[in-house]
Amino acid sequence: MEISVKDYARECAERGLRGDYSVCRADFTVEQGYDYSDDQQEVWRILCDRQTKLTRRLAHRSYLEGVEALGLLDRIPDFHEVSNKLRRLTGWEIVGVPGLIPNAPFFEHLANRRFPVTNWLRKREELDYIVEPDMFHDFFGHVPALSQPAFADFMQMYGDKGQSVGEIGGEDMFGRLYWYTAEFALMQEPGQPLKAFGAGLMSSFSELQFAVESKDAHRVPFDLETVMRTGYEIDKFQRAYFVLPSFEALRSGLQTADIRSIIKRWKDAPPLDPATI
Ligand code: HBI
Ligand code: FE
Repeated sequence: MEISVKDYARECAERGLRGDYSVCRADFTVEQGYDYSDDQQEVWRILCDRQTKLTRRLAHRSYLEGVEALGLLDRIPDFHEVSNKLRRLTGWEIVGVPGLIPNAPFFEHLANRRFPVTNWLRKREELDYIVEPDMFHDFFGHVPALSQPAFADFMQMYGDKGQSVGEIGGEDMFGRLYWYTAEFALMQEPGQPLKAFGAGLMSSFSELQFAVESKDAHRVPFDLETVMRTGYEIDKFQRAYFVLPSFEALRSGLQTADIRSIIKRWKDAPPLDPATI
């Protein structure tokens, strides 16, 4: 049974989430409401300037090409303007949301090539870390990668397949696939240096350096079933990063996987500890 906006809005208020869910449409979207102050524009520029010093050498080139193509850096992007450019590249568009939304509408948006982006920005005193995804994480972190065709197809397929995992109790396992790819994946193509593209890395000043450059980072080759079995924690550096050989490997991996049987086989087993895989 899908949760209503009203009930979810009350739940979010109780959990102290920041977004204003009282104005959501039934699909949990809201207008961006492009009314940001000069101070907020400056916070955006500070975040972008600081992060691009790292992404230009640690991010996968397809992420950097996405940033170039979409023009995100000099001011807070306008969702409609970026959607018009992104639609021409991979058919994706941006929809505004007040923050995290339930899985069902989230999957529905992805399945229709709509990426939900939070419409509020962290405060100046939250530059280094913020618990909930804000517009900087969602936009600067996630949107550029959606200009990469194979990844764009993966994300659409992820939403499409996600819509049927709930009924077999697979949402947690399926959520791990999103976490270890869209959020924290690394990429090492044959003969190329190790790079990052997951949004959680693109939007984190400290973790991006750790994941790509630290000898203490635990990096393992991407394997879809292992990813779906491996637990994670949201509020510290990841204890495992999965390394992809290509975007195509991710797309075809999801396309060919028998998600339902992986869920049925492992859903009652204890999650794998990322530090020991
Ligand atoms: N909602 N707005 C938003 N953004 C997300 O990234 C998001 C979400 N809801 C659920 C969710 N991610 C994860 O649980 C995915 O694994 C489905
Ligand atoms: Fe995210």
